[in-house]
Amino acid sequence: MSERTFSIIKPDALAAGHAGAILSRIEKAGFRIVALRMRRLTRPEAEGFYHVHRERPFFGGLCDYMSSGPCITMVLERENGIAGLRELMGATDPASAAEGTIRKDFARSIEANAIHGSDAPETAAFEIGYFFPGVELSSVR
Ligand code: FUP
Repeated sequence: MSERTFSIIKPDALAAGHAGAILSRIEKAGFRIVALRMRRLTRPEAEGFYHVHRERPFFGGLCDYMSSGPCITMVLERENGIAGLRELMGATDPASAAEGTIRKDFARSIEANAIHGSDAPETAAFEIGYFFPGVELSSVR
């Protein structure tokens, strides 16, 4: 079944000029771009997006980083889209990411790790609604 997920090409990847290469990998992996917008997150927007991590020691640095420059927010759709994008992204820490993954090839550190992808249907629903209110969670096709 076709499944929608939410993704961000993060500020480090955009600043380094990797946005096109990352989008190309996403499309080659069979994803359809449902919605896309470049924006610079405010710090409160970053805090709201990552609220599940608010008690974690890295939260402040993560929110500073995510609001440090423009990023590209997207809704993507594919068969098994949530798990499929996570596989394409690779592990959170690029040092542990598998060969050929986006994070292995483009991330600079565990914090500046090039790309975000929803980790479960509930998070995809929250994240799509957070950045693209009005975009349906599931495909109508
Ligand atoms: P992921 O789902 O792979 O993006 O990873 P998490 O949800 O565990 O973490 C969300 C973001 O927090 C990561 F993308 C980067 C940041 N983070 C850190 O900066 N330090 C850590 O130790 C763990 C995560």
